[in-house]
Amino acid sequence: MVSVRELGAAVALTALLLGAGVAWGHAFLERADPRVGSTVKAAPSQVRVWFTEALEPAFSTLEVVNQSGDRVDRGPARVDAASPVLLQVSLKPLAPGTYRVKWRVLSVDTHVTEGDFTFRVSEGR
Ligand SMILES: [Cu+2]
Repeated sequence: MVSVRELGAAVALTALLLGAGVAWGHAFLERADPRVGSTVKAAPSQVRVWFTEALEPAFSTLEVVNQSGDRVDRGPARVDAASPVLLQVSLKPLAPGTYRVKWRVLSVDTHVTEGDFTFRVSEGR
């Protein structure tokens, strides 16, 4: 006979697992090129971000700004036709400095997630 206490623990665990399953269903950043927090020697011509879920192209954006907050991307960002988890945007020529990539995406499960990261272009070539 299962006690009420054990049953309660089982229900709580199930709820936790279901909750975690839903949370993982959202689109979060998986990896990026340039990599999150990295320093690159050569200025990249584009930023590519891979997410954990397929994206809705019409509601998924990627912006890149310099330290003054000026846009340095040649938007709009595009979701890759062959890979719906990949969002990319091309860049203007970047001077050495730190750049912030801001993303806001709608995954196919209709949840919006957003975040940002930086990368740095170093002086040395
Ligand atoms: Cu979701």
